[in-house]
Amino acid sequence: MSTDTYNPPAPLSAAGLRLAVVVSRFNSFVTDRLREGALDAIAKAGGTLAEGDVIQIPGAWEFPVTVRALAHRGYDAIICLGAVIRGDTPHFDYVAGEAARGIADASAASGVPMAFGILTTNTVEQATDRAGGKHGNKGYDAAMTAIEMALTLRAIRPQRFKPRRRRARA
Ligand code: INI
Repeated sequence: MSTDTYNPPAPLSAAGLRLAVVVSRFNSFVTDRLREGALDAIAKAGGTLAEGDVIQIPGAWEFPVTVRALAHRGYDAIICLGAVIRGDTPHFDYVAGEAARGIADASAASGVPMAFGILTTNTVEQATDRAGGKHGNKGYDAAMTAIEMALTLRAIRPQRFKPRRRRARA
């Protein structure tokens, strides 16, 4: 069953997190709304963005190379926002599939959480419904997910690298 929207376990604080927002311009009538949703979520969670943290790219195909370049720039999480809408040709499948795979690979390889706020829809209406319409704003949800994952990984990582205590020699 889909609950249709992001449901935080507790109020999240983005204070002190470094977040990047990558937005594709293709179908900008949708992606502009997703960006507004993401910026709203970051502000509501007490986060701030510096100049250069919001990056515009041409289309969803360009996500993998962009997030790989960003992965080693010290960001705690990266939020990917785009809209791939099915047309009459198989183009949709290549663009949506490679964007998803490329982002997943980059995230797993780098250890940097990358939220998948890329709509992949059959119709324009399905996209607008999810960009501030009746199914909420998936840009907002993606930003909150990224914040939650940045905090989760921060909490895990120090424990993983704790040096083992040496036994005293007899
Ligand atoms: N890019 C998108 O972000 N959404 C689409 O729906 C889309 N369609 O349908 O073609 C799209 N194509 C452009 C693609 O992402 C690249 O920018 C282009 O192929 C140049 O590399």
